[in-house]
Amino acid sequence: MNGAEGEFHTLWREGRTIKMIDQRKLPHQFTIISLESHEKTADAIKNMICRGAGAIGVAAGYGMAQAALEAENLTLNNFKKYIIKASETLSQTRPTAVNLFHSIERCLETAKEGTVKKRVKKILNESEKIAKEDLEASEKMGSIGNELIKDGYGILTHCNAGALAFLDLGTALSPIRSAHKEGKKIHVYVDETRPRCQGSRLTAWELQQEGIPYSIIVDNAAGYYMRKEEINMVIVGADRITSNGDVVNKIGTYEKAVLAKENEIEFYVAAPKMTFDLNTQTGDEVKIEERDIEEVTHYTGINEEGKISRIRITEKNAHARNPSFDITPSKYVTGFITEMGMIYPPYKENIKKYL
Ligand code: RUB
Repeated sequence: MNGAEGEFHTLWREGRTIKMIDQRKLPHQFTIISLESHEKTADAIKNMICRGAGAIGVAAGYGMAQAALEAENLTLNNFKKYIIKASETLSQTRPTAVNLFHSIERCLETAKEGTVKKRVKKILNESEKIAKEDLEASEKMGSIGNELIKDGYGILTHCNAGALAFLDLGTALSPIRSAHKEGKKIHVYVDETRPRCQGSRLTAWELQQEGIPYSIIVDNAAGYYMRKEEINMVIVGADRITSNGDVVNKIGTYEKAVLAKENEIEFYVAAPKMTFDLNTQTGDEVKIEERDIEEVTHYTGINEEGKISRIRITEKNAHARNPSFDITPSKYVTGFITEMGMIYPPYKENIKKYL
């Protein structure tokens, strides 16, 4: 991404170290964090230093590359044990985005044969391949999705499915970037996306950097703007798409999809091949991450002294629940924007044809 701080990818690998933008601190501070071991990378995924399905997938691949380098002087048997253990550590970070599991699986699969040296090389190559595919997919989704955007459109997006959630450009934000670049006059409605505010903190930050017109709206304002016909289409990303076309994405996506249907507004999901999970039949089979309720009871922002600080907004012992994702049944999805082209219903047949 291109901004005041220069040109950056969300994350990258330098030898045994992974560097990534610390997304917990944006938009208040732009910091790059260095992670010197695969365990530290696993913690960074868990604690959402980097987040978003695509970025999580690339980070997991690089985490496997770190593990391979850490074990490069071990005997073959010990190398195998080390790699399996690392794959388990990385798998136990976040349960919903399937990209994480696909990346780990690809790295394990590629390293099934050969000497330790060969296996290390194969894992390094595979993790770079995952990163390269991520970049290429975002470019293609940008040009394919741009075809759907008309001049003058108001576009709603939820959470952050932008450059920060991918390596660059993003999924849902990539067509928006392309449309803006082409000179189309668009306006992006950015759902705040409580509780972690990936919309108001991250998506708005990305759009601001690139001068794309936007307004942050609270999560319950979308219906209001849809009825006023200020929102003409919705584009979101996804953490997992099951073989029947159900979409698992940030909590609140389902509501937006239902509202869009009621208001006869097209609802698109932009996602690469890596986000489709053909081994899972419906969204109801997917494990939904439940996070700490302090994400609901507390708020983080910047105080008058310019320091990032956290405040409680509820009673001290307030009860809360915090599911991180929800399931949007496929009947609400107008189409999937993928790097292979658009996928339209009937999804059960068509998703299989594309993948
Ligand atoms: C992120 C989220 C994003 C998808 C899409 O949730 O729900 O919409 O991951 O990402 P979180 P991508 O912030 O909890 O990780 O577009 O990169 O596939």
